[in-house]
Amino acid sequence: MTPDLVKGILAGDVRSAARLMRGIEDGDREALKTLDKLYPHTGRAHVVGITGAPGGGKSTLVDALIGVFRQRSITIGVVAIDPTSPLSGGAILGDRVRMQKHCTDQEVFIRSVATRGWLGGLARAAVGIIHIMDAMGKRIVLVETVGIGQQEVDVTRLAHTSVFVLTPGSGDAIQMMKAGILEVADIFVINKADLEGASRVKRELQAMLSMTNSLPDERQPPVILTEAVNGKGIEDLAEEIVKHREFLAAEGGLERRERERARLELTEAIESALKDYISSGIDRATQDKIVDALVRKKTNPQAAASEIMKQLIGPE
Ligand SMILES: Nc1nc2c(ncn2[C@@H]2O[C@H](COP(=O)(O)OP(=O)(O)OP(=O)(O)O)[C@@H](O)[C@H]2O)c(=O)[nH]1
Ligand SMILES: [Mg+2]
Repeated sequence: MTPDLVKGILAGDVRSAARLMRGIEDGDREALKTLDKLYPHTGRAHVVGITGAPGGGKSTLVDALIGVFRQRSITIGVVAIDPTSPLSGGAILGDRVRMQKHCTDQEVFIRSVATRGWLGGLARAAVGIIHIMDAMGKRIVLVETVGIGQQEVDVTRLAHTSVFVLTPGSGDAIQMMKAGILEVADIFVINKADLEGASRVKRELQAMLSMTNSLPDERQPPVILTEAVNGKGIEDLAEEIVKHREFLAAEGGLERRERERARLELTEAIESALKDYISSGIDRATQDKIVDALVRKKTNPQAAASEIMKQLIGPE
């Protein structure tokens, strides 16, 4: 079964890919092994993070970008990450509906993933899904995430190009500055430019950026005005994404980002291997004993954890 799945995915087969993605989301061991087999075939896709506050128009932008890239015959994968799965089934459905006009296009693959908690900043399932799209031969993988906080800074470690979306009159720029996004974003988009105040937000953002990136030869991230609903500014955005990839390729940045991503995945793999090892290493009865001791305040969590680690791995 596994070799077929691998073959299917490498040939770009959507059903094989969807099947493996389901397995990955369920944490199925066989699926994870199949993913390992795909790993050597990954690394060709350009991963673009599209991030910003809820309702800023990210999905509408993604939809419009798909249109532009498809006109250029570029194959596309889209991963919409929803970190708050139980409450926002509606949002996922909304994304599906909004991107539906591409659903009959074989070269576009859209997948929503509900993450159960974040691991090292980004859910493992999401990373797996990006790898699968990459192995399928998607040239560009757009990853939509919601939020303007620390977690979104972590998302940039996974993407080659990080696009942050703001809207006029929302105060997003200040939030982004606080979260350290101004330092890590590659492209800014002020969407809903049809609304009042877009050019003011652009000026303010550019002023903040010129203070943040003080070195004269440092690349200033472009700030683009878009109206995603009206398809305006989308060509410019696509152009900046392509330009950013060329910029990275020219100065060794692509390899640097690959290494950064590999390091992130390694850390996550170590953490999850340790977790598995530890939870398989102490039996239920021992755990219960320790919990009893904690409840009776005979020990504390740190001391109990060190004790367990000593028993499992040996003294430090
Ligand atoms: N006025 C205006 N509305 C827009 C524009 N782009 C998107 N919208 C609207 O903004 C609303 C939210 O759009 P989405 O694309 O779902 O935004 P999102 O950022 O993906 O939302 P979440 O995924 O829920 O965070 C929708 O009603 C869109 O029609 C725009 O350029 N101008
Ligand atoms: Mg959305």
